Amino acid sequence: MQKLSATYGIFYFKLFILLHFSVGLLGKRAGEMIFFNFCSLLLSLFMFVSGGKLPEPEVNVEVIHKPFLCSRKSKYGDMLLVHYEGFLESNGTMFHSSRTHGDKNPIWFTLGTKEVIRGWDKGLQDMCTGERRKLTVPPSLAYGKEGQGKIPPSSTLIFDIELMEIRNGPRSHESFRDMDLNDDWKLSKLEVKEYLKKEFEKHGYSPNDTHHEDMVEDIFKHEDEDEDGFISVREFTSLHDEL
Ligand SMILES: [Ca+2]
Ligand SMILES: [Ca+2]
Repeated sequence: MQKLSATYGIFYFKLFILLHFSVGLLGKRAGEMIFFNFCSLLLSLFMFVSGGKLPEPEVNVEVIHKPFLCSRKSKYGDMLLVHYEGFLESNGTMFHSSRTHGDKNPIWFTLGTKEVIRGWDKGLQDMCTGERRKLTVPPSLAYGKEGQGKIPPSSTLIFDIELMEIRNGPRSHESFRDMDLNDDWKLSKLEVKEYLKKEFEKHGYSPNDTHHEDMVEDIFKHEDEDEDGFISVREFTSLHDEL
């Protein structure tokens, strides 16, 4: 697990970036959502006119191993650490293995945020730590008609995925509860500063009060939408509305 701390550190920097630029992101996501709604409208119109049903692409999920004990199941917004092997369904060729390729480390990603292919976002929910699944992912939920790198166009992919660890995502209710030291369901500047300090120390950075205060000011500028001096649960989790 030690080797992963660097990756996790990067994740926290991503969190800061997310916090810093959330206003910009929100704008972009709102745009995406409008576009998405427009597409749904077109689709319903099409189905109304044609009277037919478009087949919803599905991921086939097969549980290979389920641990006896399962205290927590993966859900949208969680950070998952997985080892995986990916194969082409057409001829069984393995195109990637996190155990033998690259730095041989498992990978972290946030579930349900399109950080990975849609087939993973759909097929890795409600999963226990230690569980292994085989996913069969149609091209429309993977790399589509174009393909990518070693993956030819229109490929159905098979993944053997083992879930190693689940952590609270940057915008989860659990993260909020961790940061809310006095349990009043809002984050004060002091609580956010304490959180930053702890996270920086955890990843081996020396505490720097002035730097943290600047960051807190910056975070509040973007996150405290109603400017009451606190970040509410709604303000904190608002980026996850589309989940
Ligand atoms: Ca509080
Ligand atoms: Ca507020």
